[in-house]
Amino acid sequence: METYQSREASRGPVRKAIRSVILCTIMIFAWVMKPFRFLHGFLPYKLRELCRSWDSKMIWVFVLSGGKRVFMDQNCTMKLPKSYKPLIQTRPEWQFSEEEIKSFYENGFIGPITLWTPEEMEEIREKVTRVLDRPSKVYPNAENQLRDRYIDCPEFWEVISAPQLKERLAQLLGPDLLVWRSQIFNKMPGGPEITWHQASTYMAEQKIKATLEPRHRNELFQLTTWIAIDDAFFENGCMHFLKGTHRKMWTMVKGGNGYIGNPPEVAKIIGGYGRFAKSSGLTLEVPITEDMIVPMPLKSGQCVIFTERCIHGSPPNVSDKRRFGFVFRTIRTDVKVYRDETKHDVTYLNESFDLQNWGCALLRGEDEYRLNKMIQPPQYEREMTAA
Ligand SMILES: O=C(O)CCC(=O)C(=O)O
Ligand SMILES: [Fe+2]
Repeated sequence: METYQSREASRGPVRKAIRSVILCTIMIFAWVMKPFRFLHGFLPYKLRELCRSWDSKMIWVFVLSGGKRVFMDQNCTMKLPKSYKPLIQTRPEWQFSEEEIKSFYENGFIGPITLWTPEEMEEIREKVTRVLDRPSKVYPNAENQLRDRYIDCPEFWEVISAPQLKERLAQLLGPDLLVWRSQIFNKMPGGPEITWHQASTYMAEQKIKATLEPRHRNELFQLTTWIAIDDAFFENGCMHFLKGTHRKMWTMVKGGNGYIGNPPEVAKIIGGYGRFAKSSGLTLEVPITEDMIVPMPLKSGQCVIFTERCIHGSPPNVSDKRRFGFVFRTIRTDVKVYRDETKHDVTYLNESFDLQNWGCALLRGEDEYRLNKMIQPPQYEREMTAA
């Protein structure tokens, strides 16, 4: 006798096929509509954003694979600058050489960079750890209480705005800088890996709409800074990069070996038992070889600066030590963030962030473009002195 489950199982592939046909038809329609910008305003929201954010290559990769292949983020390439001269001049001890900037463009990251001494870190570590006990004033109702704490915690703003850090970011990105995102990555003992990923305009958060809208997508317009609050080493899951992968955006395919890019022989090299293991049934289409993998162990007080387009991830924490990393993301002032959104949905996290208290903070220079909602960086409350 036919059971409910067997009926459902046999219906599964048919439903999936119908879904793919519908999705591909929508994509083709979006491709046809793309050039007719004056008509986009009449389209429903999702279709309008799809026409704006998905380029022809993204659409046709999806359609020709029957919905099985998809770009990891909005398609772009990395244009090399005309010169590797630092974009600002600063104190000699903070100044990058042209060689260092060239290697940043070749690899996609630069580090380790030492920002604070172990003694200075003791105080910083204690201060930022205390923040973990304070609920977020930025997204009080969100499950993720670790996002964007640069907005309500002077402890983090103090770290971010340290001159030895922002003067380095300015050499790569230019003199006028905003912070638009931050995240605490506090990987406790037993904490899982973060699978290989890359991002360009963080379109993957909503799939159809780019979160960041730069004037020229192929230029460098955003940098991520990963700061080691604790020592980060292999066993507690330090950052790893796939050098050189930032020059283009890569695709993922449904199914495959189930590993996010690491064939078992590579998994063995970087850890032995399938680190960066399974993701959501998608396999990253990057031919990973041993020589591409760069582990980035950091001492507390060091950081690595990277373009989020360089594929990165981190293994699980198999040690008994916490791995507290603090990350913030910097843009040039000519980049628009969260256009027309009052709440930002992150579909893969099934989470929605009310943007009422969100804003960019000016890190350095001037904001002549004024494209974004701004906040004043948080300050420590003055201790009341007795009169
Ligand atoms: O902390 C990690 O392991 C991952 C961090 C990351 O992906 C990022 O900062 O973009
Ligand atoms: Fe990342």
